[in-house]
Amino acid sequence: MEIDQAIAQQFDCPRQVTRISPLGRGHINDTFLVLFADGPDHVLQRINHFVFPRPEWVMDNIVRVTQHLQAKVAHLADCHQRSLKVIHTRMGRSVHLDDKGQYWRMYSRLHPMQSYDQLQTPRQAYFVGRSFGEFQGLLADLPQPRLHETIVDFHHTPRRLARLLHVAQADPQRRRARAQREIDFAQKREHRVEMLVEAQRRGEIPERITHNDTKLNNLMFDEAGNEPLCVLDLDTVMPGLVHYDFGDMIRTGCATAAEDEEDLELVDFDRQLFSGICQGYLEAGRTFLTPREVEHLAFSAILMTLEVGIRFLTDYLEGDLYFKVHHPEHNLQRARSQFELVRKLEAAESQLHDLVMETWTRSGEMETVAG
Ligand code: GN1
Ligand code: MG
Repeated sequence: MEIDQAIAQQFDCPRQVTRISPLGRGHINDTFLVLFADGPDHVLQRINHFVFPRPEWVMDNIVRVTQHLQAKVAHLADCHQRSLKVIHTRMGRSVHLDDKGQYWRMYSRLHPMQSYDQLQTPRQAYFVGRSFGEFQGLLADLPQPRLHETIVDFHHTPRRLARLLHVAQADPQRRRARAQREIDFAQKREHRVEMLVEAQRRGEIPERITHNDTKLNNLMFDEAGNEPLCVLDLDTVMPGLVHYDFGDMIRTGCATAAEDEEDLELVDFDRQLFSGICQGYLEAGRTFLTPREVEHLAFSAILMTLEVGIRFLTDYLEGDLYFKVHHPEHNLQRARSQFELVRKLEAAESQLHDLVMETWTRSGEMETVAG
């Protein structure tokens, strides 16, 4: 895709663009690295306006969240590496609407770092859990007003399932026959999809500010790849449940195969990585998590994996309107791989639950000793 340099020049950044090249592996927005002759590199993104119907809401949230985070880490020597920084337009806006109706934003570029699609060591897993836990902790005191819901019902799993069944019924692309087994797989789990939203409705678990897209590659590690420094992709930071973040962290951080792995025999999760994420997350969450929240964490890994599988499958049936795909069966392949991971997680559910509860108890005992 050719990008007009004039877009970059709308923003309050150096003026002489030397190169614009594609960057990143996200499924939603288009990201570009912009190099300048007269200053540091920047990152330009086209916000997917179909996915985010109110880009200005997305940016309102992100400006508030990044400013809050920057203030919290200002005392650290590497504070500029620890949070995204929004570059406003020369008119002082956080988003630029071009004459084709496309929405753009700019960030200053972080120093070289790296991200992963799969983790290698339990130590890394520990840091992943801790980073997203700290992220939730840092945003716990974000001043009012409530953040915008940039995508309504984003993690309302019962509504995601209802939509899948509705689309399957209508079958607009005549793809249903290819996906019947997967549709049945999701439908069989109808009784479980309400667990979290119901617990929230009963007041057992609280609304918090959560990231809502804690896919492993949304976390940037230092150059050596040991410790994470910065959380990216803040488009869906909004009111949510901590489970949405924990579940997606497990889904992507413990997986032994790619999200779209074709060979289902390779799809599983790694228990040591699970344990690492769990330890890091509960350690960071000690200051704010309630026991009731902790009780649902193991289940949330199953639910979030099921939910994204349902979303891939729905998109397949609708003709790939939402997620970027590389071939016509890609979304179906993703759904299959995610449902296989659901099977593996379900088979281990009670052990995973015990592991979470033991880790929680242990982190409490350690705190008592230390305190
Ligand atoms: C999308 O933007 P990216 O690639 O980090 C999606 C997530 C899914 C993920 C699956 C706004 O995340 O919800 O879990 O793909 N983001 C949005 O890979 O829908
Ligand atoms: Mg995203």
